[in-house]
Amino acid sequence: MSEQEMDPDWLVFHPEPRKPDFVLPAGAVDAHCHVFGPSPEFPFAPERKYTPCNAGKDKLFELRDYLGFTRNVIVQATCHGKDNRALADACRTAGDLARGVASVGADVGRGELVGMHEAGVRGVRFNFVKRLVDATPKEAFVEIADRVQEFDWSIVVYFEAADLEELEPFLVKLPGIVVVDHMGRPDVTKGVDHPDFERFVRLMAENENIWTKVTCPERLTAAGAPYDDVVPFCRTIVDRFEDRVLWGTDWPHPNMKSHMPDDGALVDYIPRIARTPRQQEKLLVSNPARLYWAEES
Ligand code: 0GY
Repeated sequence: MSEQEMDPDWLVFHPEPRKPDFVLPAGAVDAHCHVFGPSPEFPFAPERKYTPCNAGKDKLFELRDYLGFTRNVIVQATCHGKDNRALADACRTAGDLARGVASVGADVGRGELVGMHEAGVRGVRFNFVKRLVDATPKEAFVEIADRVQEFDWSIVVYFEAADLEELEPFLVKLPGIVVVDHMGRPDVTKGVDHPDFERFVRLMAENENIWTKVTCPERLTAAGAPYDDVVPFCRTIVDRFEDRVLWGTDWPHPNMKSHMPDDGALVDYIPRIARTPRQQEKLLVSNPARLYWAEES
């Protein structure tokens, strides 16, 4: 199978991230990262909205070790659609050192779910970001959510802040633990006191099954590195909901067009948003362990 050519305006992941100054606690999990292909082995989906660079499992595991993480949670990226083979293969290779979050349709076979569970998949992702996917009817998501309860999988949701009001009635009815990617993508130029972010904070306050990833300052920033403008948003969430937060690199950083973050610098961002050893331990170790390695406890 031949290689699929990446989009011309795409940036490739940082070739030589620096060694972080922040020493990650033992057992730290990079709880939001992806694998792309490599496309000769795992072709990108025909319905994809972008064609990324190849960024396979070997590179991901190299980065994990280099930065000082112990484990990964690999999240299915939209460029692979509902074909979770690259994800499952990476999880199988890593064994206990990785878990996966897959994308499936309501018509997914039970045997397929069992196979994915055995590979290490522990969640499904529902994507509402219009530039990334064609819309899926909410009824289909409800059906998927019901079907994965048998496996105790959690649900990851990805949406933009402007869509929260419309999505809220659907989100609050989802069963099990629901993890919102990147704090629901706040518009950081509006400030933490803006009603949009207050709505998100309220959503978390009123629903104890809703968690979030305090991730992607490089995506949310308007000011650029070192992402000072995103810090107050992450701090607000970590300070209030320390038992329901996760952190991840987002390597290999899909759709970054203006700049590519240095993954070492991203790790050094962690102590700015989780300011005590207790918060850091929860964010990086015990929260992801509880959610994705539940059988250990
Ligand atoms: C992320 C963010 C993005 C892409 C995807 O699945 C994806 O394609 O998640 C994005 O473009 O904002 O979390 O990786």
